[in-house]
Amino acid sequence: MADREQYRDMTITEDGKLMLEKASTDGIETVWDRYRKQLPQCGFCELGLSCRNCAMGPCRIDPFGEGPQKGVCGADADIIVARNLGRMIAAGAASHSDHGRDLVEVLRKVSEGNAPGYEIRDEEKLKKVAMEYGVEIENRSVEEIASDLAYAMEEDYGTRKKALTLLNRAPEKRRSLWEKVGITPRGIDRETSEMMHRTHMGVDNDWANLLLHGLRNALSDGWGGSMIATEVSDILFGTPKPTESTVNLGVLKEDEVNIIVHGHNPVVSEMIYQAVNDPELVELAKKKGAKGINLVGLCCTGNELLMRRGIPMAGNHLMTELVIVTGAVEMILVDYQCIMPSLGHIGACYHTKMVSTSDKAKYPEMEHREFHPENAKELARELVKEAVENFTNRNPGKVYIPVEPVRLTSGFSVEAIVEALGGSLEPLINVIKEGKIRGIAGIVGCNNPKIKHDYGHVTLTKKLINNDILVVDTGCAAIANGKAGLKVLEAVSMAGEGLKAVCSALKIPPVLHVGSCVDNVRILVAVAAIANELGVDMSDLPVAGAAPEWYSEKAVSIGAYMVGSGIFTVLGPMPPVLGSSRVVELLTSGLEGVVGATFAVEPDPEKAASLIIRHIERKRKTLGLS
Ligand code: SF4
Ligand code: MSK
Repeated sequence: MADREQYRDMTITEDGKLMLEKASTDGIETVWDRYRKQLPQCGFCELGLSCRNCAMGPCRIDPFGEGPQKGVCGADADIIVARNLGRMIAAGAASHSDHGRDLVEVLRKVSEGNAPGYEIRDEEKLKKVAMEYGVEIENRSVEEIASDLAYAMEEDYGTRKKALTLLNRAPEKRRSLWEKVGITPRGIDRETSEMMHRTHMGVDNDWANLLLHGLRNALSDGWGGSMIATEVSDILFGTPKPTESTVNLGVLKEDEVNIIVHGHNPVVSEMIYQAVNDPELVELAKKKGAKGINLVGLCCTGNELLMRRGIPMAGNHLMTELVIVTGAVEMILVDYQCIMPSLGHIGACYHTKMVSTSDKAKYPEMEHREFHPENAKELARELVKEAVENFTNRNPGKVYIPVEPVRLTSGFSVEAIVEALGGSLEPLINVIKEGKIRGIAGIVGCNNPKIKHDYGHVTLTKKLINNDILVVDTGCAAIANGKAGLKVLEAVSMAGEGLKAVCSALKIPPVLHVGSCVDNVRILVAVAAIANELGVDMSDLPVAGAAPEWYSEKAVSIGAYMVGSGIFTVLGPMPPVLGSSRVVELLTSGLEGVVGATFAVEPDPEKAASLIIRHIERKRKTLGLS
């Protein structure tokens, strides 16, 4: 267990530090403790130089040139590094895209009348997206349109198409470039499946060819699976609008039943949201001695509810164990992705009931209660009732809610940003042209115990807004910035003069929360729309991306689809590629000549900010802007 001194180096957050102390007192092992026990981590794996793709291995390449330079099959360092990276992209793309598929399934069931409790909340968006898919909307019921749209989206997953439908949102120049390079994504599942095929022993042994397919695979996520996930979530649950809420562990309430939803897919959490507002259950909570039922979120399921319903947010990835340590949580319901397998055990050390809900995601020491569109409404009510009944098992002596919550504004979908701008993107383009806003940066991704918790996100964001760069953020980065007080109007005091003037006039914060991990596609859509408006390619714009504390394979896919779409992207932690100088060279400079953008790796957020500022100024100059 860590000692008090060490907490300072683990996180910049007050609630994190205080809960780490309590975890230590309570004898709870955390992700930081386990990370330390793993040190030193395997050097071959860190460099991407180990392979276990077949039973002739496992193999590794000696980076010092003295030991083996080829695996048993003859694969060299370049091939092994490229194959490993390709498989990371495939896993990330599969995760986002399977999440999207689950939503399409709910859409289909709603159209058939087989999903009680779910409905089409945004008919306008349903019709808009349906038209993009060539679905007839005139004189047809919402159900008929939804049914045809679900079918058309399912076709995007398969092999019947030459190109994904939503690629049409990208500028013509970008689509031609993808076609020329041969990376136009055809089917969402097809590209992932092909990546697994290519990386099997004895298939694609040209490292550069493999990496190009990696871009195509990632584009099938960004312009396919993730984009479908975001659009269908908006159709079913409503397109987000600016909404006020609060963030950090202070959102838990000592005198209420606390229920937490964690994971990524809003299908379960939206039903829980309905159930906690059921007057009968609220009455039951009062009978049990609580003042009410308090629903809060974690990670991206939390982001989905925060964006649409203003539900408070307890924390991001590295806070998910510590929230249980408060001793104030009656139930945590998880769906999938980024849910540490340690959570069930920690829940068992307190009175917290831990419940898994997806047939594809079971966890140790959690009770499995499977949700389907058909039973979701009923099961949600049942589980909220059980959470309420669990309130009497809470041990007040173990409860510790360490801080007061921080205010934030969320809900900046592209539609909401356009509305805030008065109906079009033109005012934003104008202030970029005038130089009041120098450019836009998307700060996205996770936490990673290798980086001081939230330090990367917050330091980078502060430096960028101070240099008049508008920040849009998602996922765990967005939660970090919310906790740091960067998502309220008052945060303009930290912005440069130009950005401050624009945000004050529009009454928006300098850091706009655009959603969850899949909602990174809102950044793609906005950048594509600006490029279309100006008649340029996405890579011509003063725009950049960053994932300062990424850990997940999904983040690798996101980074690759950003770069594949022409957006320069800076990573904090080093991906496992240093074992091949050729792969590193292609990713950090060679891709400029292929897709007009590259990766950079810079763990120091101050230096990462300098890279982004330099990039944005270079793009402005090329566009002839001041
Ligand atoms: Fe070794 Fe080649 Fe098999 Fe990988 S694919 S484990 S390098 S033999
Ligand atoms: S939850 S993928 S830790 S952002 Fe989307 Fe956070 Fe990264 Fe998971």
